[in-house]
Amino acid sequence: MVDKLTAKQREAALKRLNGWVYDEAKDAIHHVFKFKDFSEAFGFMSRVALVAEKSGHHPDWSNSYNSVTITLSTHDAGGLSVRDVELAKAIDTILV
Ligand code: HBI
Repeated sequence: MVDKLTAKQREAALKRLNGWVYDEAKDAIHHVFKFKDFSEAFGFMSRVALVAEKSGHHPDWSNSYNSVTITLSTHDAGGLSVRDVELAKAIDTILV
């Protein structure tokens, strides 16, 4: 089990992420990623899927053509945890 982040921990973590937005109602972070076309978007999703499966933590996401919307929260904790921050960082790294 993992604890939800406190407001202070969340604010510090968000500063180190790239363009992730906090949604208070969901206690989650989200990011809309845009690509050249579907192939690029799906390639990105494949890479995220491998990281997610390896770490045992998974995104809530949707794809529409060249756009991928990713929402991260920890279902087991009922909100944002360090696991979401780690996955967000790994996703940011995929894009570098
Ligand atoms: N992914 N986002 C998210 N939140 C979880 O709580 C979660 C998960 N992936 C796997 C997972 N939990 C499992 O560890 C447990 O449900 C067993």
